[in-house]
Amino acid sequence: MNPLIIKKMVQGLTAVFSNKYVIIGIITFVVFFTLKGGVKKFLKARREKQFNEDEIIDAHQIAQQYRGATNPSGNSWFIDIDGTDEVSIDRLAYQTKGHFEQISNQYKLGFDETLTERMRIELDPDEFQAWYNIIT
Ligand SMILES: [Ca+2]
Repeated sequence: MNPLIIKKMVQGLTAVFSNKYVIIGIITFVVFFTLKGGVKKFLKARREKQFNEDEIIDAHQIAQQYRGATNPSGNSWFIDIDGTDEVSIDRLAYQTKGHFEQISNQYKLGFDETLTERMRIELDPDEFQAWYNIIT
């Protein structure tokens, strides 16, 4: 290319890029897209956090419902003699499927015994097997 043409082009570009409106436009453009990416990431992270919290709340709630079904009197001293709400346990089994570990952890945290132990005590062997088949 002719050096004179190159020189003209450089001068032209220098003129364009030293125009404050062009510079403001470029900065606005860059800031906008940087922020847009940041905002998207922020929203995504918040959604995921919310999702995880919902899961924990559900597991906690289901663990509480297991306790209610195995301890209908509400008095933990009577848990072994106050009977069992098998209908509720059957319903809970379907909600437990795929979340057993979380629910079992929540149950252990809340009641200092494992959910499986409690189910063995409350259910007869056939019922226990049926419950186990649903959750796994
Ligand atoms: Ca009981």
